[in-house]
Amino acid sequence: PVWQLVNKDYTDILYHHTAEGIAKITINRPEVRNAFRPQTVRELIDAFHHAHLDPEIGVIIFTGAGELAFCAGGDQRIRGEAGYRDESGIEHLNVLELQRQIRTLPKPVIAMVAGYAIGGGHVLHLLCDLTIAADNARFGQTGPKVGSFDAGFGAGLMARTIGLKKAKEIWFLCRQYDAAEALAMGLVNTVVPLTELESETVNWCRHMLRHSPTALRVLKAAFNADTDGLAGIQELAGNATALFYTTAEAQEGRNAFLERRTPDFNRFKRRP
Ligand code: 1HA
Repeated sequence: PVWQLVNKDYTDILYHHTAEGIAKITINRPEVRNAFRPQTVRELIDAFHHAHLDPEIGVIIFTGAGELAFCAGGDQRIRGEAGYRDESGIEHLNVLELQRQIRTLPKPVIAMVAGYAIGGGHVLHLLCDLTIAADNARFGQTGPKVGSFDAGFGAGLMARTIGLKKAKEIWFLCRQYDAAEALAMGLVNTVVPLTELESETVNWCRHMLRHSPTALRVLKAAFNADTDGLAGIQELAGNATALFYTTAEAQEGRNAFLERRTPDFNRFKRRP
């Protein structure tokens, strides 16, 4: 594909897109295995927001620069007493906001993983809808080793994805797992040779781009609905409202209000 670089103001990430409707968001800090700082996360949130709102974009690839890492989690050099320090000294855990954004934005997000997906970087691939791993990929959590934990999606969504026993093993032992082991436990969708990582990921994107965007959108929300309680139902229900707004029945209500008359819903049938 022909990748066009979009926003040149980012320092920590790259945002590309293609004419066919694929966005690619890349953490660009390869010197620290693509570990993130608050600025990185802020830029990622901005880029995902951009891809969310762009009507030309149908699917989003999330990846890390280079072949050594997808992401190595929070940048431990700027970890303070209550989070990760930004340039003004404020300490953040703003990656939690990014996690929710990836989970709820109504387009498929594919993690494209070469090398390490570790710690908070592992949780980010977990949050993506699909993961394509290169054969050099390595997965794992480090929290209990480095004095951290993700007791939110990091624990709960992992248990849902691969089962409780395996999730507890990953968190309690802090081992690393290769791509074949990750595939066997259902942590990734497929494993491909490193040289084919991007072409195969793009193939999966093109496949989804041929499908109904509304169907994909409602299905993504459906997979969150039962776990996310009222917020999950809200997400699913928002789709019902959006679809309802496209109907003559809903528009009769709006039109009657604007025309200062009583709405006439009689012509709309009560379907079984
Ligand atoms: O748990 C959370 C959160 C929980 C709740 C809410 C928010 C959270 C936010 C974040 C996190 C976390 O992410 S905690 C977990 C933090 N990450 C880690 O513990 C992983 C640390 N890194 C490693 O274990 C290894 O570097 C590696 C397995 C990814 C790669 O090993 P490798 O290939 O042997 O390379 P290495 O020499 O270790 O690293 C290359 C360079 O990258 C080193 O710098 P250099 O010596 O060249 O100056 C290394 O220090 C740097 N680097 C790697 N990872 C990080 C890092 N620097 C800062 N932070 C890192 N995470």
